[in-house]
Formats: sequence, structure tokens, C-alpha cells
Amino acid sequence: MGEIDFTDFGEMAEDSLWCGLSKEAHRGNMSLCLELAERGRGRVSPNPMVGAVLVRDGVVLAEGWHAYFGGAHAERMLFESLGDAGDYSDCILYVSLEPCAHFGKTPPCANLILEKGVGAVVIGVLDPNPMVSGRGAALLSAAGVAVLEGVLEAECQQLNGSFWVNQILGRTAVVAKWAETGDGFIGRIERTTTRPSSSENRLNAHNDQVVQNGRVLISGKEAGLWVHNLRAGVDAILVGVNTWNLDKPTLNVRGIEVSKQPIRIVLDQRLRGDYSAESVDRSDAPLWVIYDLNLLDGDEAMCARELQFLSLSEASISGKLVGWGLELTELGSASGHGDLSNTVEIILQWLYEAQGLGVILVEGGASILQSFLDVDCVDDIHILRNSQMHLGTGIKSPNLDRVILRRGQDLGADEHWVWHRKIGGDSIEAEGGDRAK
Ligand code: AOF
Ligand code: ZN
Repeated sequence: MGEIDFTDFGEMAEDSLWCGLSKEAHRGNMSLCLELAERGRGRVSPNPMVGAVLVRDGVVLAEGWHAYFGGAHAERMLFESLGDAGDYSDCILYVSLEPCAHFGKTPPCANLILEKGVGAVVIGVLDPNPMVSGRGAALLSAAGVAVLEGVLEAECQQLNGSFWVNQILGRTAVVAKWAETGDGFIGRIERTTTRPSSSENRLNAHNDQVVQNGRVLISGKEAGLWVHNLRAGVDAILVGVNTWNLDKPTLNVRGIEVSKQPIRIVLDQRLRGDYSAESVDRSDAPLWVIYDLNLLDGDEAMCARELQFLSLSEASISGKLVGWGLELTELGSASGHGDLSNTVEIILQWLYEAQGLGVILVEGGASILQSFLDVDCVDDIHILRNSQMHLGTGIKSPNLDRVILRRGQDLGADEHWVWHRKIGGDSIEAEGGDRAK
């Protein structure tokens, strides 16, 4: 790849112009690209969300975005909306991600931009995909197109944090979320597995805590709505087998329209979960059960291997249940003893490379969350903290260095503490307001 000849937005003086427009105008057009890119959330993974606008004399002529996985890239959608003819030599094309230079499921966008004769291109951030990373920008500038790079760069990268994890770390990205009480518990230790008889929810007679399926509800309504938004943007939701059996979670998106429900994944190394038709049918989404063939005894392993796991459950009729018997020791793990910490990374690589999952949400329980944290395989943390509630005893919330957390916007009565992995910089940074105490 040759030297890329482009203007670095960060190095431009605040009052300078580029192609006749101010820095503020460039930021405004790029933020429109970011809004358009959002339209692909939950639909394009493991591809990035990308938005593009074409501007002439400061006026937006056309818009495009990457709408679904395997579909047209943002730039192609934009030009398709304009039809065949047109002289764009006096136009600026804004794209939140560097135009691609490779033949993937679609031909290179950089070539299309050259064919269309666009005079100038403004890029949010360079593509971390090794097949692109700078080649798209180089191709354009080598052909005489003016290129400006780095407009709202941090925002453009942050929009696709999981894509950076996929491309640079070679695994599915992980979002961890839990709700905790003011005294640092995520639930009680003693839990019943029977549902309350009169209604789904009831008030615990002793301390007025709302209980559902024997589980104390910690976070409130606003946080609940927010969680469904979070779920809507991931490819799968993963829980451990104890959470699956005890909490009986639905693991689906409610109250928001989604093109498809996230896949449900249960990490159940010894195949101890309840996969009866009733439990599998709690959602329309597929249910994947990951187990370790090395940990099953002879009969169980025979069942899993020969009967393809599906016939272990009546639910096979629905076709939703899929079992994945990973032979984790053979995959290079020192596991074989059920030690999850050794296998987390292998599972995440497999979920990305073999299954094409861009991002999963890990919802619990505490030991599963801790296993992911311990091997540094969590890329976003969201803690919903009800500081008014105190349990005194129970299941401790996962252990982590709280100094990295920043306080985000409160969700109703709940505090929202966040951390995001920043890849590519020298430091780990987080967003939000106040530092954790
Ligand atoms: C762009 N504009 O809107 C997107 C880009 O398999 P494909 O053909 O869909 O290519 C996927 C790769 O293309 C993806 O990994 C990323 O590098 C880039 N995505 N590029 O110019 C877009 N979505
Ligand atoms: Zn492209």
C-alpha cells in the first residue's frame, strides 16, 4: 500500500475550511452519517453499521446506509437512489467508515466512488478490516480525489465497537450487564424454582421486594426498557445453566420491533439444563446449548453424539433447539475439568469464526460473568445499580476494578455505570460522567 495522501481533520485549525466548508459543517454532515448508520443496528452484524451522505454546496443531495447483512454498502445504496447519470465532481461524499477496497459479498465501494467521479471524500474512521485498513483511502487519493480523514473519529469507531473487537481480537465481542443493590448483591442465595401461584409477580411479605420466579427484581422499569434496547442490538444473549434453570429467563426483546430475536445461548458444560418443550418455547428465538463432550459420561456422550442432542428433548419438534458439543480439550483448552475460564476465549473465537456472531450479551449469573471478566473477554460493561435497595446477604456482584467505571445517565431510580474497551489507543478509556467512588 502506498502513502495515503489525505488531510487529517484533527490537525486542521478550528477556523480553517476544507473544500469550502468549515470544520463545524463537516462534523454536522458526519453526524448525519452516524444517524443513518444507526438504522442498521441489529441487522448488519457482524458487519459494521455505516452511513453516507452526498453534499453539494453544503446541501445534502442523497443518503445511504448499510441496511442488512450481505446487502449493499452505504455508498452503493446512496448512488442507487440517484439513478445512473450525474456529475458529482463538485460534490463531497461523507462516509462514517472508510470505503472498502475489497471484493466481499459486494464489489469495492472505492471503485464505485471513482466511477461516479466524486470530487472529495470525507471519512469518519479508517476500516480496521485488514482487507481494507487504509487501502480504500489510498485508492481514492491516488486517483486524485481529495480525502479528509478523522471527522468525529471517536464516535464513528465507538458506534461499531464490536466490529473492532471482531477484526482486531478475532472473536465475538461481549457486552456484560447486571443489576446490583446498593450493598453490592445481584440476588439472593436461596431461591425457589416454583412460580408464585397467584400471579407472576408478588411482593415479598418480609421486605417489600418485588419477586419474580423467586428472583428479587433489583432494577426498575426505565432500566428494563433500556435493557430491551440493549438486547435488540446484539446477535445473541448468553446465560449459564444455573440461571437458565433457576430464573427461567425468556431472553427475548419485548416492547421494541426487531427484525429477528437474538439467539439464546446456554453455557451448560455438563448438559444439566432443562430443555423441555415448555422451557425452549419461552421465546421464538433459536436456543443453542454449548456443552463439553469431554465432561459427559459415556451414555450422555452417546446421546449427544449419535442422537445429535436434539432428540434429548421433546422440543426438537419445534426445530429451535440446537446443541453444540464442543470438544473443548481438543480445541486446545486445558479444560476437561469444567473450568470455564480456560474455555471462554475458545468459545468466543468459535462463535465469531464458525457462527458469524458479532456481539453477544452475557446476562449472568455471577460466576459466568466473573469467568468472562477474569480472562479479559468483556468489552462493554453496564451495571444498573439500585442504591436504595439493600439485601444484607446474597450473591455478590462480579468482582472488578471499579475505578474504570464511569457514571452514565441515570435510568429512572437506577444508576447506570459503564465501561467500554477502547481498541487501538494506548489506554483503556470509558465514557460517561463522574468517576466511580
Ligand atoms: C463500506 N461501506 O457500508 C460497509 C463496509 O462482505 P461485504 O461485501 O458486505 O463486506 C464487509 C466488509 O466491508 C466489512 O468487514 C467492512 O470492512 C466493510 N464494510 N464498507 O465501504 C459499508 N458496511
Ligand atoms: Zn463497501
